[in-house]
Amino acid sequence: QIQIEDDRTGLSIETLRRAIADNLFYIQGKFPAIATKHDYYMALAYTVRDRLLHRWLNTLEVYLKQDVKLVCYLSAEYLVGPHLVNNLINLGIYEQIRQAVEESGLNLQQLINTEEEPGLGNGGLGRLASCYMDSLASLEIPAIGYGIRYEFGIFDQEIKDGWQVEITDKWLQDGNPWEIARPEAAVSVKFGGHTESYLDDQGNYRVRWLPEYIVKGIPYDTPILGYKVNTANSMRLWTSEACESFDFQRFNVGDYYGAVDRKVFSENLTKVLYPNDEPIKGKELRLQQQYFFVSCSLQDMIRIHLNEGNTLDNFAEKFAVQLNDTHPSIGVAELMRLLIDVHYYPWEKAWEITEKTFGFTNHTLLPEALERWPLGLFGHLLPRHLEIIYEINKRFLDQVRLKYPGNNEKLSSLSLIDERGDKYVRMAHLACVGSHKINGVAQLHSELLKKTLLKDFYELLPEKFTNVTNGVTPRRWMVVSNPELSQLISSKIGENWIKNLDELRKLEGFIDDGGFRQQWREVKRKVKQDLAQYIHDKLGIIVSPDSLFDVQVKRLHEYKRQHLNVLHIITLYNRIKQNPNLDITPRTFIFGGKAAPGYHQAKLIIKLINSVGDIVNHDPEIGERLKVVFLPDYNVTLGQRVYPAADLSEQISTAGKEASGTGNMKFSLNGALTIGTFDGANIEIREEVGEENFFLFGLKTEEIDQLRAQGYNPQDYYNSNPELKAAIDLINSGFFSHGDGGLFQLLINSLLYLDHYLLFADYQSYLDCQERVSQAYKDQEHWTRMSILNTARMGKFSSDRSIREYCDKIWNTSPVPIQMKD
Ligand code: 26M
Repeated sequence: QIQIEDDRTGLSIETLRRAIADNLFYIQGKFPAIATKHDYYMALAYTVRDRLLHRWLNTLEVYLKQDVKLVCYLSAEYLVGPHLVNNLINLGIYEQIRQAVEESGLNLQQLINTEEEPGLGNGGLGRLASCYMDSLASLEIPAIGYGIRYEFGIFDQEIKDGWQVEITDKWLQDGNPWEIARPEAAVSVKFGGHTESYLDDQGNYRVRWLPEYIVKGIPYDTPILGYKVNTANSMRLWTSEACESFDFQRFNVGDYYGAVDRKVFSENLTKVLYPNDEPIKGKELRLQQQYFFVSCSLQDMIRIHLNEGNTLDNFAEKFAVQLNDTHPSIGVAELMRLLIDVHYYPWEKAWEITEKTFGFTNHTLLPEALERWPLGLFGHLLPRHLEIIYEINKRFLDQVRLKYPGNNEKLSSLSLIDERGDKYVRMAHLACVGSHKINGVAQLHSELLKKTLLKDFYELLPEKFTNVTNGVTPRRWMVVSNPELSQLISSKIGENWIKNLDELRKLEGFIDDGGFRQQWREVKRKVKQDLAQYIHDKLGIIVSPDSLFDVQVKRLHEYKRQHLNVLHIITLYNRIKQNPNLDITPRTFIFGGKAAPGYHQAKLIIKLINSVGDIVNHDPEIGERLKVVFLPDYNVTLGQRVYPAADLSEQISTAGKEASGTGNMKFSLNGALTIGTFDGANIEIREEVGEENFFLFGLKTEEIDQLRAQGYNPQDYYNSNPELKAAIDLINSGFFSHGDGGLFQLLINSLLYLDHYLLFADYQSYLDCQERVSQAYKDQEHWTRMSILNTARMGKFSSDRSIREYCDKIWNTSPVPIQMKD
């Protein structure tokens, strides 16, 4: 019998080759002689998408028919990373496609590198959302990831004269083959105006909201395929558009310019991602974005639910809605509004549904990062929601009064409204009262939440609190990004570790095998060589793959202490200058990360890194011993190159400040050792890998509290530590800034006189620890053992484990396997 493969689903090399040629012709409208790399990328992407669509539609059909419980992840950010290579891996067709592409005379790696990554997030929080989407699909959990389709994502970073320059991220300009618009599922979102009460036919008291304007939300769906399963969930991102009927017909007859103004306004709503990883006070557009995507998403859920013939009575049994930080927490008031004003539920019933529906994940303890909206602004934009929040607050404070009679302190500290000075709506408080579970993102973080930020809530509602330690997906962060190491691992223990990361433990059985350790080192050297090549191509700096690759990549923030790392570099520099024959372990210091455009101190740290690099890299007396590299435009794609090549992972935040960290997990998984503080998930990583395989330094949270209570004076450290003094003085002298001693003054003064993040207090401990790292690296056999053990013991930090915990502790959901029909 002759089998003819379908051009859109077939997987033979010949069929794939033909499909690519076909798409090039019929979708890109090109023939090979005039096709660009990008044309070929698109042709290939559509070829892969066809093979994915099958699974996607099947999945959606099963979800509909079986009326399953859906996890709805609400996140203002997703840092997806490139789709093509991830889909090839998850579909299990990387090898076939590679051959088909090569038979077409092309290079797969080149086409993969052509993809413009969707940078719809700032950093850890957005990347976590994408790791969770991968795990949800891989674990066959029905889920939708709701968010915003920013036209411009996180800016591209260039470095000019050592300074960060921001460039608009035009990720959509060449088209996006991975999304499908669903204009038929558009919804309307109201803003502004006022409310009025009325009595309905039965004489019930009701409220209606008469908005000032209405914006339309159009969903764009992207399939998120699980690893070697048929489940493909959706990421549904909303774009805002003008609502023609409203603007052009009813209100603006004859006022053409006025109507166009409104159209422009509506389209601005989802134009750009705010590039801060903390709230910028009082930006109305940001609140509009948040409310817009949350209202679209909740309306979408309700439509899906009612379409399946349900009433909203069992909404909470069919939807588990997770709030990724407070950004979507307006959802609590919005669901109440929809239930009460639109679907006529009584308050008590609506509240019961709402509280059961939501879960809230907190991602930070930094008080300045807590979202609060000025009451005036809030009430102007969302008058009905403010009324609802007042009512929620009134009922909640009644409960507080019962528990703490006469305690006005408690009332004021728990209230949803901050009334200590200017008045604000406290979004974290809204999220806490409106959710049945509240979780932090690492053990320490969840404990500190209960002791500090949400102490009063914990005392009142202890049963709501739980922890889910973050995780990362081993598909993207190992199989996709480090194929060499993945293959070596699979050759020893098979491929099951990719789905069940705990199986990496089996590597421990090979630890005494010198041949295996040799192979391990060879792989590491090969990926270091690749990164060295990239560094040379991009920056013209020559670095040796035999030096210790000491890496810190993450957003620039004072609490993350990139400048502590710099003080170490300068100290080593000074030591060599004092003793030119000093025998030290050669190191390549690699940095990467973006600073918020308005965060001057962070931008100054980038300049400092580059300035120190300029001197160190060109000093003949230093030679090959120290190199400093700042990689511009750190993003997911670049992360995929960097993590596999690292020997040492810098996780050096001030204890108690980093909620979890997830880069720390990616490094360790790829066999880097960590130098880190007692902070976030570092603590749990150390617990897993063993203290002998982790370089711990610095003050612990309680010690920091004590030190602060005594009165911390950074100058004591400066005056009593000659090496610290020398490093600071050298910066101040203008040595790194062509004699301009003032250039780094703001940074230096903030250290000398304030040092909020205790760099000086941790400096000596950090230096001593780095010396232990250098000594350890000299014994390559032992270092390799530690490296293997780091990888072998990373099982806990799979996002699959995190998602299972969310399913059990918070969402009450279980897998729904998808069978393929032919
Ligand atoms: C808020 C309002 C307006 C504009 C921007 C924001 C905003 C955006 C991102 C606030 C915070 C944002 O992100 C915080 C974040 O990324 N937190 C990190 O979350 C990771 C995942 O849980 C943790 O691993 C990190 O430790 C934590 O810093």
